[in-house]
Amino acid sequence: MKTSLDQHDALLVVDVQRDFLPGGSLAVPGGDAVVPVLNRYLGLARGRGLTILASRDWHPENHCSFRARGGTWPEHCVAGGAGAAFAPGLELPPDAVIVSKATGSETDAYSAFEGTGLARRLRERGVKRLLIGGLATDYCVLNTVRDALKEGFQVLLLEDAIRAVDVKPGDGERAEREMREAGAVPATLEDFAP
Ligand code: VGL
Ligand code: ZN
Repeated sequence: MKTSLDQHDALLVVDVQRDFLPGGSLAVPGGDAVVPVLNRYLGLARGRGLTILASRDWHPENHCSFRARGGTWPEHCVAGGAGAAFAPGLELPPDAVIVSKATGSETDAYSAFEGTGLARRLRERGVKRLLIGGLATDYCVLNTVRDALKEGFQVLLLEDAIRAVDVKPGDGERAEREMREAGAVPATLEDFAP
């Protein structure tokens, strides 16, 4: 049985930004591989007139998550910089809703729902179910999926369009298991009617 999509569905592309691709400052192994797959999902979503959203990590230069400030990560996704740009070749439509997160210097946010008003914006559009893919499985995808479910949205987790940082081996697999146990339904391109 193929899953059909309707106007209560939206596609959320999480943090597919240059710094998270191979060659970027916080490269996710194989991160570039999600781009062509997400483009297929973007094509499906456009064809059905779905709302398309793209979140982005959008940090000030002195962000608290950066090592220079005692944080965990190398400098990445500085607002307006080259590394914060969406991945080259990612075919976001001009009317995609851009969700910028962790924009203040003193707070980090892995979830696209944190401090962005995203839940309200989705409800205003009548969205009930989110198709979620992007980077990274074990950080921003995980936290976004957790919050989506907590906020009462159904989640289709696009398993062919996510990749993990895997700081510890197995982090990505553990994150996927946690998301499924929390109620996210795994899906791949073959599950959708063309
Ligand atoms: C992310 C680490 C730091 C992510 C963002 O988008 O998964 N990971 N900031
Ligand atoms: Zn970040």
